[in-house]
Amino acid sequence: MSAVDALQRQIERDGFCVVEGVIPAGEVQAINAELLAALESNREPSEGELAKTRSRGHRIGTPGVAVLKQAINEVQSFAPYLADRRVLDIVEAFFGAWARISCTDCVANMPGNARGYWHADWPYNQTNASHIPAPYPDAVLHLSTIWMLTPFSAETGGTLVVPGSHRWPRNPAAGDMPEVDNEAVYPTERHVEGPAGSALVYDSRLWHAVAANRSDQPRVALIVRYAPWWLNLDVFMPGSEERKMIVEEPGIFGSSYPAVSREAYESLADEAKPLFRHWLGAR
Ligand SMILES: O=C(O)CCC(=O)C(=O)O
Repeated sequence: MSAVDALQRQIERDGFCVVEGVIPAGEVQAINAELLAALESNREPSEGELAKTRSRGHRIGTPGVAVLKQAINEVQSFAPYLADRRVLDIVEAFFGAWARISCTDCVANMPGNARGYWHADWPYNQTNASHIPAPYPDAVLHLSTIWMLTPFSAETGGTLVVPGSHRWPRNPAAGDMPEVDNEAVYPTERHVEGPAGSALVYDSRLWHAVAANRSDQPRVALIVRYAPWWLNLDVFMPGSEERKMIVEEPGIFGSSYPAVSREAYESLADEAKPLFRHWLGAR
């Protein structure tokens, strides 16, 4: 069995896999420093972060986690790795060619950050205005990745996951599973661990949560999601008619990802450009 077949089987069985060494050890520290500097000068005020932790009674953010939205607009040095064959071959094994990236947020979990809530990612998170209503079909429609820019362990707050939960037809994000407290320890939970430079790749249905960082250094990661070309992402685009109709006019929370600026796009490595071309903005 080829390496990519083995990783695909692992995702099918457990809901996730870890690909180590995608960003070389000699590069990852510099990328981390660049992202942390960009995060420091672009991050939203902490009041804003706290206010955004709940929407209509649903938990959607995590106190103590700083976010730089669509980091590719500020930093492009990590882009070639997003197109690394070790990751893209997995994505293409599920979706075929012409996958698209839907998000490149950078998160820094500060020492002592709160634990997050159990959720699946878009389009399965029922707190998001646009979602596939549960029970959703048993098919892989979106792949999420979390790129470890600092080491992930139980101590540093390696992502919490419930192995196998990607095959379940619902998730407890919206508090609509009375048998599951979405803020509590789940009996079969485990931390994802790996050295800096690794990519956690998971079926977006997998139940996961932000873990508390009990170390004295920020735990930094890039959240990158890969969609097949046929999955409609327009609802994420600020100003799109679909976003106005589905998110803004009803006044429901809905994730958004700014367009990739032309300047950032032009400085991307050639192999990364096809992953972002669909999200190219005017400026
Ligand atoms: O940063 C983490 O460990 C988890 C992030 C997360 O929950 C998400 O991207 O949906």
